Amino acid sequence: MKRNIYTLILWSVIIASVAVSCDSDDDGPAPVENPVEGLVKIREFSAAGSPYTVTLYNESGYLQLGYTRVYFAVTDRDGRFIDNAVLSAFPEMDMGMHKHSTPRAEITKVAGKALYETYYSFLMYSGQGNGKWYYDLKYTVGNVVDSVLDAEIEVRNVFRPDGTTERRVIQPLVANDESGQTYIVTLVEPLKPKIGVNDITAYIHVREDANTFPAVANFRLKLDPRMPSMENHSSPNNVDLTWDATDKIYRGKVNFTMTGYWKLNLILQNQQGETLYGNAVTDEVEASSLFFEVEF
Ligand SMILES: [Cu+2]
Repeated sequence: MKRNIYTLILWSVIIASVAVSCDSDDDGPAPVENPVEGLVKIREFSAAGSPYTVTLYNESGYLQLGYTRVYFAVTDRDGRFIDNAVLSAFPEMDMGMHKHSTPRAEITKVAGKALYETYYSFLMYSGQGNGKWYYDLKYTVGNVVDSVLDAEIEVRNVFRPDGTTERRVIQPLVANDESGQTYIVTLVEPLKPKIGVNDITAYIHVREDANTFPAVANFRLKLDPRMPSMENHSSPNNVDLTWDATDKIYRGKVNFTMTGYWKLNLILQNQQGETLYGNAVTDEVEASSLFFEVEF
């Protein structure tokens, strides 16, 4: 009996030391957390014969008109997440006689995660003007360069809570100055509006050609939120949207004093403070020609 106990202790010591040495010999990285936890898959892209698959995700599981943030995960055949990939993509809408892309950013790595991200400001939804969206995706991992071309993607329209009335979340406009430039203003936040002061953010892009829409810096969006159903009342303590050079976005504050339908009237001003588009709301003029809609 006693001898068996000694044997057992001996084996325990051996097993423990093997386990320890296995640990210390393993120079590989610690197991990483799942980088796509909490995200919903939109679709996969994989070039024929490629050892890698790129999967597109975001919070909702779909692309939509206006602002859509997206994430990309790159996996190998064993499902391991690749953290040194380089991705680029080109969305294009085919409208028969005419093709165009949409305002967007480069695809960049998310710090500390095997995940990549960008956003799109989709100018149109799938089916609008009989158009269809296609996506070209190029991905590089080490020496492997693969691409997927002309993958059809679906971009959904955006509705008010009734599910049928369109909600304005993006507005292309032609500046009322001699430049005649086309700008695209995109509402980003509030993504989850609440009663009280909300962060409001927006992008402004300028159209250089059908495929090129750089972000515009140092403009201003004057903000006047109104409730048309309640004598067009406004709210106190709103803050105009100004350029945040770090995040390359326009930031302000919008105060929703109650739930319901709000029209966010805006005036677009250039670096010199000259009005390029939009108008003040008055007793006679119920809305600006530049506005977004929020309802909650
Ligand atoms: Cu289009």
